[in-house]
Amino acid sequence: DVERSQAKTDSLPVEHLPHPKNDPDSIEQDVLSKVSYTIGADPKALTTKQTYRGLAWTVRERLIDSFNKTQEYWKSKDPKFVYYLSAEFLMGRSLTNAVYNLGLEGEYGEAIRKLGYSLEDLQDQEQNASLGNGGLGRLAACFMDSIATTDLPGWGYGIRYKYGMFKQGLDKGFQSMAPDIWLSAGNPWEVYRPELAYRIGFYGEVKDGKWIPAESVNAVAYDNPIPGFGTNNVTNLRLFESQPVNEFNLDFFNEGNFDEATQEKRRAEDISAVLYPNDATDYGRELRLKQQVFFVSAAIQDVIARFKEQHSDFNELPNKAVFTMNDTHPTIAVAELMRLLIDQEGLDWDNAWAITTKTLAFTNHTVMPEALEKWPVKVMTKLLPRHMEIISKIDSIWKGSLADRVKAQIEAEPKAEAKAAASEESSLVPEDTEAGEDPVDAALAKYGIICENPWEKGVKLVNMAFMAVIGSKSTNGVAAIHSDIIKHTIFKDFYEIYPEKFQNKTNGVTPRRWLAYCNPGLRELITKTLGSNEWIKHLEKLSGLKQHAEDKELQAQWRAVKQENKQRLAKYIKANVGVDVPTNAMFDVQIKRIHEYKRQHLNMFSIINRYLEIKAASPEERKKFVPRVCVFGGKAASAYYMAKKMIRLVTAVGEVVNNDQEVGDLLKVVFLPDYNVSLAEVIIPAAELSHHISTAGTEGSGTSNMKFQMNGCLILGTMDGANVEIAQEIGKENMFVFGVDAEDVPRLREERKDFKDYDPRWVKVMDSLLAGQFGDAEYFQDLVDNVNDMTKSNDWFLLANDFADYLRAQKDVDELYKDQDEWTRRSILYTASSGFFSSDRCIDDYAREIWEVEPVAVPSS
Ligand code: GPK
Repeated sequence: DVERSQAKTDSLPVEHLPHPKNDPDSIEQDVLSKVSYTIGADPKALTTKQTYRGLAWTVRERLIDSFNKTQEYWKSKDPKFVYYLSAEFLMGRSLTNAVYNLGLEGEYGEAIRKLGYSLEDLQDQEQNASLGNGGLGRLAACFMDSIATTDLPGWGYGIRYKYGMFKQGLDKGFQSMAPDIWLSAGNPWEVYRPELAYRIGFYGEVKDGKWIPAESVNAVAYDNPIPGFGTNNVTNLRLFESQPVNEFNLDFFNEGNFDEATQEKRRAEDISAVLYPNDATDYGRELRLKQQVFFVSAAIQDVIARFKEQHSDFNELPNKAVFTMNDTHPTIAVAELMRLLIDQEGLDWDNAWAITTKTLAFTNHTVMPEALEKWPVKVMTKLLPRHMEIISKIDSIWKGSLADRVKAQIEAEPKAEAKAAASEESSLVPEDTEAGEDPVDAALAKYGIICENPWEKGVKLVNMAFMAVIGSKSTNGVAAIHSDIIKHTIFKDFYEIYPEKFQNKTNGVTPRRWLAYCNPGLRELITKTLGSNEWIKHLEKLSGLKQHAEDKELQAQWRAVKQENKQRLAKYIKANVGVDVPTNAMFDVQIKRIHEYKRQHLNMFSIINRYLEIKAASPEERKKFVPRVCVFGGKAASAYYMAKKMIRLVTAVGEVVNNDQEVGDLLKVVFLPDYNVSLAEVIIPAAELSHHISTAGTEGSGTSNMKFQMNGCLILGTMDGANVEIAQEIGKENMFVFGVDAEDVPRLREERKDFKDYDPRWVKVMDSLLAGQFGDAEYFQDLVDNVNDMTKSNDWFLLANDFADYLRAQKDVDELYKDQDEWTRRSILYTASSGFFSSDRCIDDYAREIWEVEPVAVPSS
């Protein structure tokens, strides 16, 4: 479909096209010109929104200028590229980030001042690009920033959802949801490429080895230029929109059958319409699978088309391209690349398989079973019949080799019974194999790509994660403890057979957005203290702050910055939820998706306990309490019943506590609705204590923990995810650590039924909820039962178990806060020890150890 005819430009002065000029006067001129000719507004009577839009178009032009140069330069060098396949990119806003990364902060600042605004005023006009749910999507966005900054030839590929993550509101304290119409004012940060369209097929049948789809759509590209910091490189996030092959059927229209006339268009547009707002939960919808194959197929077709412009031998593909599959969502790539190589390019199976398994890499982000996608064979066969054939063949080859290995292992230990062999650490036979069950069958049932649904007899499923492990060159987890756990649990047999495939890549976050830009006060103070701003690109240089951590002068300035940030947040809270919060109180924050495993309710139970203790105290005793402002934010998946109750728990307790005269400023509890990237940019710099309290072994990594650490916010956490490595960097004694270790969790879960060790404070908290002290006792009944009544549930996430130790850690927090010098020393130490958690480090690890991609920096012209 790609248009290839060419205009006659040979005799035209294309080399001498004027590039945008970056002095403040030229920028100002440009803004006025864009406002007039692109926005169509009157420059003599401009609204703030129009000014933002005009300004954004001038930034866009500068981005595209460098973008064109980068892509041209890369094409001439033909390096190996990494392609980041992700169903989610949680980009947030672009304006400030682009201006700062382009190094034009001063020039733009001056130009905007003349118009009577600051960059920050105008930035508030921008809608967030919320094309992601949470950590996984934001990680992809941080990676794009680091890929650009470290000069790696790398693009992102995803879906241009028309509607992003839903807008969350509060309706009488309950979560309400509305569509996120983020494109309503246009989007200056993308370049539409109608000439780049790929055909994507669905349904139909396979005849003589050839797939004839019954339905097709066009995947049309939008390029989103991604500027690096301190480099000329501007890379690309290419997002696809689904468009109909035929706009509408004129015959139906003329018959007056309007629904039928536009049916194809609606079906096509549905594919890229809405981001599924479920985080780490089951989807099970055909449309979701359509979305996945839609963007993955478009991306691979696009890469193959570019590859073929410069190469003819497909054995070269692994030297020119590597695709990273961001969790299971893009893993249909295994079958799709095989299909394209065999059916379209004419390679044989073995050759195609060798190329595929050298060109794909897989990252796992969680062990939560709900998130490891399994598609019913029935759905897959109907929607993607050719892919299903390929998957069946991959599965049968894999099962054959697994069976051989299990048999060989049993023969090598002839005396060992299957059952005894199963208890060996290194056995391929699953531990839960029943007596009398054939060990080969047990292994195949557990680790086959195609397997039976354990909840529905006779229903077969395709395990996408297993296919990804088999079909790619490497599998990695996202923090040391998580990468270790997956080797011994969900991917055990794969690890036994292919140990060399398994790696760890501890997550990181971009220090540009998450420190330098969202916390200008701290940025200036760090730069002044270190004598240079090199740390923004080389975050390990923050360690230079360590030697100043005890400097009283620095400590005072450090606190002053925090105080300013707290005031900014207090204002936001007042404006958005109407609560006055004291800025001399400790700002205590938990912001993340609402999940039982993340245990926001554990935090709430401790807050209720604090409230009950304040109430029970005498006026004299009350003076000893450290005042706290507890801030929550996060969205609940619409079908996640318990998560929605957890939100209501926060608001219900807030309503009581915030209006209790006896408590006054000692405790405030607020839930800030519509948590997103820009709200995080306001909350994180203001936080003094943050909660990362998942049950050990459940959080893949966590990434907000790193953002809080960078901003000098102390951490109260469990030994889970990246908390473990953060504790190593800052020294465990400097973190508030509590709770059971991951290795004890399985045993404790087994023992739950007999749990009797309820802390008396826990009992009081449960009683207060059930007695209706915070309203509607009935509504909270099952939330309480879930953690408290072993006849009804089993407290799977071990809240009752960790509660006493959690309160102990909370006491340590209060004690330390009374010593502001020591608290500030630690705060400085946190920032100073955060260098490892830069996404630049993380990307560099991926580039060297998985992708084998090297930087190609565009020279200054
Ligand atoms: C993991 F599986 C998933 C998912 O569907 N969504 C998501 O945000 C998160 N994640 C993990 O829960 C975090 O621990 C991790 O830091 C993040 O992915 C990035 O790796």
